[in-house]
Amino acid sequence: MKRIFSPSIMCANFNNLKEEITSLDNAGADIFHMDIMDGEFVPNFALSWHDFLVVRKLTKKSLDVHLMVKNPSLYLPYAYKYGADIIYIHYESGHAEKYLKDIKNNGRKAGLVVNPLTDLEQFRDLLPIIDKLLVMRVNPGFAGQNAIPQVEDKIEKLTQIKNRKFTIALDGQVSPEIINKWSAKGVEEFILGTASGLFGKDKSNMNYKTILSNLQFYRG
Ligand code: S6P
Ligand code: MG
Repeated sequence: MKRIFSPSIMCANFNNLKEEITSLDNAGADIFHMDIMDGEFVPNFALSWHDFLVVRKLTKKSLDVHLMVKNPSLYLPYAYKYGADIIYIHYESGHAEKYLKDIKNNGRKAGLVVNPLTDLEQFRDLLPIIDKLLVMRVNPGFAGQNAIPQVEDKIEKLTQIKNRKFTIALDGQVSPEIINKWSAKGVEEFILGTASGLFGKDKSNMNYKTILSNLQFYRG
């Protein structure tokens, strides 16, 4: 099964954003992952709507928005207006069912995100109405963190769900080994930040095409 790769744009080099997006697009990136934070739900800020619009104009590929915010209703109108294809809201923001239905009614793919320690039984009822489930392997807010080990059990249970209609995506310390392990068990999509080697100071001199191709075929 082809692995779906979504580069996390908050990890890109903003000194040369145009070149970054064009190279990733040409290298075969599938979806551009756009992290939006409010400084309250998580103690950080990442991309702005301005950044979103810049990226939106540079590629025809899908853009997702990962809303790490206390009040998604303040952000959803902009995600619709500016052309987000996939919108993720956090289970932990509350009122998830209402927001997921609103996203669907606005013609976008509805994504639910769950924090590492949120148990499957808390959100199982929402699975029939979502298009995508984004499983955080780290607490949201920062790149370059270590994964929380308890999350592996939850991913295992999710991959065992029969006749699953939603895509599973992983975010946070998604290394080549993690991609290999979970792709073999049916996880479809991977958010690529620093741990994948796509971005960051450990990045090799390889170009994006080579890195994405190596990650696609990595079996180590
Ligand atoms: C941060 C955000 C993520 C990060 C990504 C970074 O919470 O939601 O999308 O950008 O996790 O990846 P890495 O490999 O540095 O952990
Ligand atoms: Mg994210």
